[in-house]
Amino acid sequence: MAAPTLDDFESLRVLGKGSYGKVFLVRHKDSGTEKLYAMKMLRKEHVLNRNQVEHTKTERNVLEHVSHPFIVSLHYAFQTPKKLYLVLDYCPGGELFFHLSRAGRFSEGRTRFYTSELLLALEYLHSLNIIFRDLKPENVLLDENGHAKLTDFGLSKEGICDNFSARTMCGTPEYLAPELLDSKGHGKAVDWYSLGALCYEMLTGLPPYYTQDRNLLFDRIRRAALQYPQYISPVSKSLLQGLLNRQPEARLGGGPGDGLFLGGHHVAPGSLRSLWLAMAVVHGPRCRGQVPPPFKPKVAGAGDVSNFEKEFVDMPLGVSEADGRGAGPHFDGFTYQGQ
Ligand code: ISQ
Repeated sequence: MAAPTLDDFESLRVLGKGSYGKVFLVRHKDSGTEKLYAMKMLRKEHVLNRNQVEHTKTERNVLEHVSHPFIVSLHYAFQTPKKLYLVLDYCPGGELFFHLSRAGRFSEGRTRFYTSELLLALEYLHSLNIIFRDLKPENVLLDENGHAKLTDFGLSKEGICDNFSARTMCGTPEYLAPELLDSKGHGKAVDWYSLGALCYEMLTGLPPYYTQDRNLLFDRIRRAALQYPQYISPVSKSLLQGLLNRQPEARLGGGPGDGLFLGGHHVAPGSLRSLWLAMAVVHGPRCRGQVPPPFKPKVAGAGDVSNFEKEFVDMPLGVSEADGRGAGPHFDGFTYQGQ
């Protein structure tokens, strides 16, 4: 089969945009099946300016090797002189964030469902020695049935810097584990912290320690007492306290064995037991992806983009090579064609 090229895909709509480039809803012209995908376009100039060349190559390799029901799959990858393209599963349910901002907050049951699916995705990545590092509601998409799918392996982050100190960090710090803020070195436990932060936001509508003042936010992540609204149940509270523990070794899921507690291997203490049992239901190998989602996104036909922000879907497509300055380097080995 010939290597995939931009000509193989017809762009239908814009699904997202950032300084990295854009994400398009595309149709594969020759598939005969009218298959739709999300095509992520990254400007080489952006990748170069941020010293992300090696990182981008690694991430593209990661995407090739991961295969999990709750992680977006890579189908094709190719490049033009100025841009890199990744063709991924299209998730018509949109970002979890889109639904959370409409709902305000989610019920405990709905939160538990997404948390459990993401837990499986993170455990799988950890089993391959991959740390996700950037779990936040924008990186969780919903498929047409309402299952969660993790996306964005650092390929399009607005703010990845090598140095995660308060002054140089350019991303959103709300979900970063305290050890990442201080460049102390980190392990898989950073993902359990972020899962806790995401779970907190689903239950309350705001991330932990939320404030618009960046310096205050850093300060709070490092040392403030976290407030739990009255409506948070004792079980949820103890789960959150476990996951948001500032000491990675003492954090739930941290320490030796990473995450094994979540597979029901550990006997969870006291009040957590019922939540673990509920999670184990989603977790059992026979149940993977088979627990019915608590919410089914409204999707009216294959090309429906109503779960994406209007500001993007109404944008002109503009997939030309004309914009931007000169050609960037060739990214060796970037091309990919899945089955
Ligand atoms: C899949 N479907 C919709 C939007 C997306 C954005 C980024 C990556 C994958 C996606």
